[in-house]
Amino acid sequence: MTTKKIALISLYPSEAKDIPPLASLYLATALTMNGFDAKIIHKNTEAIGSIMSEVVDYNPDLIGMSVFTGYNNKKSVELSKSLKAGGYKIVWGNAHPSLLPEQTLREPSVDFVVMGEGEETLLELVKNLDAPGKYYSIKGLGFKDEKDNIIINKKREFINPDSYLIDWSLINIEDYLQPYFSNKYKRVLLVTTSRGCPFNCQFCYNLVFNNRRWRAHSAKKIIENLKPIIEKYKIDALRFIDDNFFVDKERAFEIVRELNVPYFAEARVEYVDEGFVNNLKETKCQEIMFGFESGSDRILKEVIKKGTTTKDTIRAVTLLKDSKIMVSGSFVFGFPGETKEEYRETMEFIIKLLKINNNLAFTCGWYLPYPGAGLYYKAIEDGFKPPEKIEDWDKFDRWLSNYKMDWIKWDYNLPVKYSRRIIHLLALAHKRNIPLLKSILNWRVKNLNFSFPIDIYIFSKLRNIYLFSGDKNIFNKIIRWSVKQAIKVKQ
Ligand code: B12
Ligand code: SF4
Repeated sequence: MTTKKIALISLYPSEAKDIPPLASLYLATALTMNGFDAKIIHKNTEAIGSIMSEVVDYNPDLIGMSVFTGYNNKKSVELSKSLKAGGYKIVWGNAHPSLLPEQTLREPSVDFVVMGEGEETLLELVKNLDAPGKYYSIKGLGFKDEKDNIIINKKREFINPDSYLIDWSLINIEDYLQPYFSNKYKRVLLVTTSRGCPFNCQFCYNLVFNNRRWRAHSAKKIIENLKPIIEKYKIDALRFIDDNFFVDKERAFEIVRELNVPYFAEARVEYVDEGFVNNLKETKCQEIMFGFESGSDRILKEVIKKGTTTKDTIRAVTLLKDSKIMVSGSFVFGFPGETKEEYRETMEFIIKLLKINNNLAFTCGWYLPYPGAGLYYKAIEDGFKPPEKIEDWDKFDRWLSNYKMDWIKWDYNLPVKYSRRIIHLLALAHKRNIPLLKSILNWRVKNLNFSFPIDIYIFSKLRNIYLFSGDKNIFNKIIRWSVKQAIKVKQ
């Protein structure tokens, strides 16, 4: 019997080429540990044309594709169709097919879906690939029977994370070391040490995908796994992208203490107290990111059930103020049931936070109705019509924010167009102390007035000048100096 070969494809947007394909790595590790051959194909969404020839050369028995909800849905369907035309068997995994297995299987080019964690379900599928009768007993699998009926099996129990630790030799790590913190660290690797999250945020995929169960590698195993590659590849910082790295704080701090490299991680605001801040400082934390989500306590409590309050956020931001740790936070607008006044409350809250701590950075986006999570049903009640075909979910792209939000009952067009720019400018105005910019933006937020946005355009252009690596470039230096004089910036 020849060894089965599995190609694992994941597509990334151009700006994310340095993020290692962690899902494919875990899956390839499980397959190779069990004697199968696996090839990771990690390609830019703009370069999917070249995948076909790579697949033909490899000639796999099965092709796995990793798909989220968002803009690569359409590209993934296109790719699936052309691969299918080549006669290959195709399985989709990751969040989107896990949340919408039936809709995914209605796409003729998809033969199987794996729901939830993939290691053991994929292994069983590969072992039984030539025995369709066995498909019915593979937990976590969805497939089509010989009459093309869609069969969705029971969910699989969560695996013990320590059974599968990434075999880093399956990728060229050098390709995934990226600069971070304005080039302060040049060889930064993204890693994950746990899965899921025990909280109940009603907009989050975790509710359905991880059933609110948090599972983690033990500190000992993850240290054993990461320490050798940190040394071998001279990695100078790590970014932990766990959904919730600090659920077990003792475990998290043991990991970062032992690995002893600067790091970035995400946390919840209520975790922050003096002891937590001291531990962050002592373990060389460079940046900590929070889901602030909203400046309205009603939204936090009644709508998204975040389990935190604006008071918790203010406390966290205050306690971290003198720590030299960069604090970033994300806000989400346009939750079903959110009023225009509550949107304004969030914008004003951002100003309040910046007055407390001017070393803050924000990301913000408009609510996306991820299939299955609690608020998805509220969005439907309020007018959202979920796409019926897998490829039509590509509109729901957080960065474009140009999708129709039928669940919002007020005119969101201008806020969608300008909120992100205003927030970034607010952060700049406070960080660089630009009184003119602060006053204009305060006025805009207070009155929710986005008309004649000439100031927004001009300052956004100037913001880019600030971000230039200008010190080395005499031309940029002159512009920066003139701008500072003109608007009286205090450093
Ligand atoms: C890193 C990351 C990215 C990176 C890289 C993603 C990549 N190529 O791996 C970038 C920046 C590109 C990215 C972009 C986006 N992301 Co993202 N991202 C993440 C993040 C933080 C980590 C992903 C990860 O590596 N996890 C660790 C691995 C081990 O877990 P896993 O991915 O779940 O994989 C397991 C299973 O899902 C399954 N599986 C996964 N793939 C496959 C494939 C097969 C064949 C099989 C059988 C099984 C299987 O098995 C794996 C092992 O058990 C997650 C949050 C999180 N902590 O998971 C969000 C997350 C996955 N992203 C999300 C989203 C929505 C996006 C965007 C669509 C955002 C947008 N623009 O709107 C884009 C889409 C990008 C794209 N190309 O499709 C959502 C997904 C929700 C959903 N309903 O789909 C998440 C969960 C964040 C969130 N909380 O909302 N993302
Ligand atoms: S705390 Fe974060 S990861 Fe956990 S459920 Fe809420 S949004 Fe999701």
